[in-house]
Amino acid sequence: MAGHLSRVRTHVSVIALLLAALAASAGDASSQLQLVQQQRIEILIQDGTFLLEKSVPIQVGQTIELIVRNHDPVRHGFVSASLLGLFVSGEDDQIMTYGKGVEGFYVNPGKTLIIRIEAERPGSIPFHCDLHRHERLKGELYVLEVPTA
Ligand SMILES: [Cu+2]
Repeated sequence: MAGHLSRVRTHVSVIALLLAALAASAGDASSQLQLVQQQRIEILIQDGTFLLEKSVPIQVGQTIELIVRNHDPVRHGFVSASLLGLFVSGEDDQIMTYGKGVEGFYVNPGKTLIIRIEAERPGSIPFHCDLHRHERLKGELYVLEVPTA
């Protein structure tokens, strides 16, 4: 009688442990999802100016997704020598390009360009428009070193 009772208790505790494990993994999944969303940076080009609409700290080893929207009636460039040597991809509604050795992109009037960069090293990524030499058509992104636990 007593032996049967203790076996029941053992089953209950195993189930409780399983539930705890499930809860822990669900928590991990949601924090990873948050991390993926945090790498997006949105840049608006308007009135001949690069405007940082939404930015987050970029950490080494992450993929940065840059959304560049051109609200001007003219074509602008998004150029950075820091892109050379990095694996870069860029796409708009018509073209997708990727690889190393890409220095920049052109964004046509009213178009949106999505640029993805693998942040391999800490440091800054200064960018500018090579079609118009204007102070406001410049910007800089910073890649931070992640303290490893
Ligand atoms: Cu321009």
